[in-house]
Amino acid sequence: MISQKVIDRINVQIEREMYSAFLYMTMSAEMSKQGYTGIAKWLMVQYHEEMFHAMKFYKYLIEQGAKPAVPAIKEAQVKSGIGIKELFTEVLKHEKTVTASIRELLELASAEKDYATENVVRWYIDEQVEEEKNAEEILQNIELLGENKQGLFMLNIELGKRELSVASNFVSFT
Ligand code: OFO
Repeated sequence: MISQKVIDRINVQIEREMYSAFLYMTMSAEMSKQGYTGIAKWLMVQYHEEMFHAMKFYKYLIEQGAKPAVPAIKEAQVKSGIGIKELFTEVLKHEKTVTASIRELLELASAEKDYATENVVRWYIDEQVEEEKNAEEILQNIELLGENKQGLFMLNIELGKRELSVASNFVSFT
């Protein structure tokens, strides 16, 4: 049986995942404005990934007979005119905070001997390894390219090839 403490903490995590989604959407809008359409697409795919993360927890609470809270999301801010190196530094920094938050949730589930929640949260632990790795790799590429405009142009095209790998239809999550 899932405890109220765990339900409340999962609701907090739903809010954090949705905030991540809106942060990446805001970043995507900024990149579109700057003409980095490939990076904007990469970030919009990330928006969907984050909504999936939120909805996966939402679905889990429904399955557990709990009622998920629908959170108010605070406005995500991205500096106007931000450079791509700074932007992906922000992405990596943000993902590290999400990793810490997921670990905290795992520790709670473990302390509560809530093995079902532990299993679900472990999926997110793996996912965070991937999320940090993606941001780190892009950042490394940006650093390698430096002021190489042609290289940055190609990187923008490359990142625009990212496709959605998760289910974005949440109607079945009911
Ligand atoms: Fe949900 O992983 Fe990023 O924030």
